[in-house]
Amino acid sequence: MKKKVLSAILSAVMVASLVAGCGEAAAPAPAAEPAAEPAAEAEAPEPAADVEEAAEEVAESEVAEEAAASGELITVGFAQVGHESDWRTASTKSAQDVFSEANGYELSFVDCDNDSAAQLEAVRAFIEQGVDYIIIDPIVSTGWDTVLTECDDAGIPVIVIDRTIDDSDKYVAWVGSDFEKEGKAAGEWLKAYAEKKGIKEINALIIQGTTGASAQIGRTNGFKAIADREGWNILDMQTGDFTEEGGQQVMESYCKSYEGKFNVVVCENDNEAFGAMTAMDNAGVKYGPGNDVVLISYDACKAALQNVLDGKISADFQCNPMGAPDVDNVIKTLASGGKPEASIIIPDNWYALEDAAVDFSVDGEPQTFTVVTADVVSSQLY
Ligand code: GYE
Repeated sequence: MKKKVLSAILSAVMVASLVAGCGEAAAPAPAAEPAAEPAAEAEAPEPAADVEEAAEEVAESEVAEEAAASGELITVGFAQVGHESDWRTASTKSAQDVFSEANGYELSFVDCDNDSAAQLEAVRAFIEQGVDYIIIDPIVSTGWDTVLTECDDAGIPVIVIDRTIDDSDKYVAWVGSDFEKEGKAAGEWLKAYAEKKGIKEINALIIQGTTGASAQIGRTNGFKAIADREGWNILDMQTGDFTEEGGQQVMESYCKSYEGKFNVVVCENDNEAFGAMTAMDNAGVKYGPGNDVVLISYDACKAALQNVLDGKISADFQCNPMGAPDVDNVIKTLASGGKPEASIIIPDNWYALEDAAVDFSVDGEPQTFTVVTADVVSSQLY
């Protein structure tokens, strides 16, 4: 109890110094009610850094406990993209595990079924509901400023997970992967692999993710930057919407239009790659290490790593779907009056069989491959 009062007072001081020192995007709403009462303390001078740090630590570790003890849960609304892929299923499960009642949360979860209008509606419903925090995984990267201004006006901090928002800065933090780096990694790997295998000419077909999603934009731009630099031929780019069905449809049409003309297929996620494999199987196209067509994928979910092991996918560039624990940290930092990092990048791994695990660099930074074995497949968490 004593600790609770101390942490509330220190939080109030920290909120006051934060509000005084930072822009509006960083100013958290007093979600866990700490700031309201002690007005005198709010005027107090900024505490020394070490005191502030210690107070932050105490306060952070207490937040969930206090909420649970007082029966007050932190309410969170999560506007999830949809359920289009294995990656998404893992992301949803991770969020539901982390934002559980046992962890001091009450989660309102909305599956937006890849519909941007539905996603904006979900966010507005969270504002109506008066949740403490809103988490958004933006289906597309633009069209956000109005609704984020509404969140801001309502004093509800927004945390962006996975895909980015590119036309507004009215959110507190973003947690996710570097999609452009993933695309560049695929391109730089292909260059090194082609050299090793004596592949002279690259004729690539790309099956893109959902148009306008930052994961699509980043992966396309990253790969294309290397392709343009190397003078590769990109025969076509069409969206498969990050789904298995979409990947299959696009690949069926590619197999007809570009029969015998392509030697690289890049799928911007694993589920599209599964669909593309079905289409190539049906069309009699041989792919994977040692065959005519190099097949590249992203996400590195368990089922896809099995395909790497089976010699079907040539290389898989990971995107880690377990961002929820980082979002949990952001919320705890905010709830205790601290200032979270504005951008938290989740590191990724690159996967291939031994023979394809060639050395390469991205922007001068040497990369390492995880060589896929049965153990690697079975220990993959999603
Ligand atoms: O690659 C794909 C999913 O936004 C990074 O969305 C995510 C992507 C992921 O549907 O599988």
